[in-house]
Amino acid sequence: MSTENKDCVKIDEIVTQFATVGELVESHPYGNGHINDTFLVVCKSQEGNLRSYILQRMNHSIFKNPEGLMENVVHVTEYLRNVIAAQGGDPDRETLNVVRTKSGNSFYKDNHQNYWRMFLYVEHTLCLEKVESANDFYDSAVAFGNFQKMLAEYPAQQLYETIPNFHNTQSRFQAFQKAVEEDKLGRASLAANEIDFALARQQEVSILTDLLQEGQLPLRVTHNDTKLNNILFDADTKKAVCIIDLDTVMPGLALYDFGDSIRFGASTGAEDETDLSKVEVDLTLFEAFTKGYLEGCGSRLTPKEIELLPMGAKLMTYECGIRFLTDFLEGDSYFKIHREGHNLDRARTQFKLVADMEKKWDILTAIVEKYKK
Ligand code: ADP
Ligand code: GN1
Ligand code: MG
Repeated sequence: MSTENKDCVKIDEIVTQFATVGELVESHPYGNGHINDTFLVVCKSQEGNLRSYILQRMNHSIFKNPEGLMENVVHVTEYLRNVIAAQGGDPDRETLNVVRTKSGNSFYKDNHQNYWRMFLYVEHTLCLEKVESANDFYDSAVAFGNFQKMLAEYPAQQLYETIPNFHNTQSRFQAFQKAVEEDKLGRASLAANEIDFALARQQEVSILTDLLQEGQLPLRVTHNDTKLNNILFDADTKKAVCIIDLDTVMPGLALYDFGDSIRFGASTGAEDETDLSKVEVDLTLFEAFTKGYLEGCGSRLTPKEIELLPMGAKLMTYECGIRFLTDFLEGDSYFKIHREGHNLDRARTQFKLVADMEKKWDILTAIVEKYKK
């Protein structure tokens, strides 16, 4: 079966470029990522065995240097394979595995300037869009903490910065201010309350970057996009198996990884919930993640990092809110949207969470205090 996507790219022609086990038998769009175009493809070997793959068209308007990005992914996954094997794990399952093209490249560039890459599909796993139990979330926290621990000795200077200033909340704020001032599409009046909410917190946007510059927080190799659907769980045991979406693995702060997981996973509502009464920070989930992340990092976090975990959660949530809002004001060119006002809805949930974190600040701090060694 051949699949044509929205730009009339023939998936079967793309698949033949890669060193798969055999002929394509099936393909369809897959997953809920906001950035890349993802397809599940199934191929059949001459002996009749089926093998599934993830095929992705990389978003190269966001990732300006797909070659550099894929170099990172290849180096990081090869490094992780060795660490996982040394720990007695299964490297074919516990990290992404790049499937090369028939000519040995890590990506294929088609005639329409699209960049394609392929990974082994990690079989018998599932991806959660919402936390189903505190235990799953705890497990994801251990896995993200452990991910960072596994990369602790990775030569960070060799990593290409795929999106400069990705979690620099101050520069995100400047981009947001510019979008408000320009108001190109006349949408600012639709988001007046949200804009006021974001502007009122300007004082806080540089807290983490200042501490980093002052040497009070260590730069580490971090994932930077630790939302729950960037981790695969075993379909039977529900144990976290594999961290995926390695496009933003770059030098960063542990607080970015902690914070981004909390903003998505510890919310009682979906990222795009329109009924804001359903959106708040679930304290049980916050606690489960805090416990798991500290365990996963294996005592590597400094007292200052631990103290700032609630601030990491708040600032990552705020930052994501202003990113959604900026994209709404600029015409929805960054995050994929599925309905009118989708990015504004997303910004609203993030700001609702920020307000709730502010309300529950003393409890969040006390939870962190409880798990500090
Ligand atoms: P995006 O950058 O757009 O978020 P992802 O790399 O996160 O793209 O992939 C989108 C979705 O595809 C994931 O949330 C997951 O459901 C699925 N996925 C990606 N890679 C794999 C893989 N190797 N095995 C199984 N599922 C995968
Ligand atoms: C994007 O790629 P995906 O869907 O896992 C975004 C994250 C945001 C997230 C919000 C490269 O993540 O930074 O936090 O959407 N990724 C990029 O859901 O911008
Ligand atoms: Mg993703």
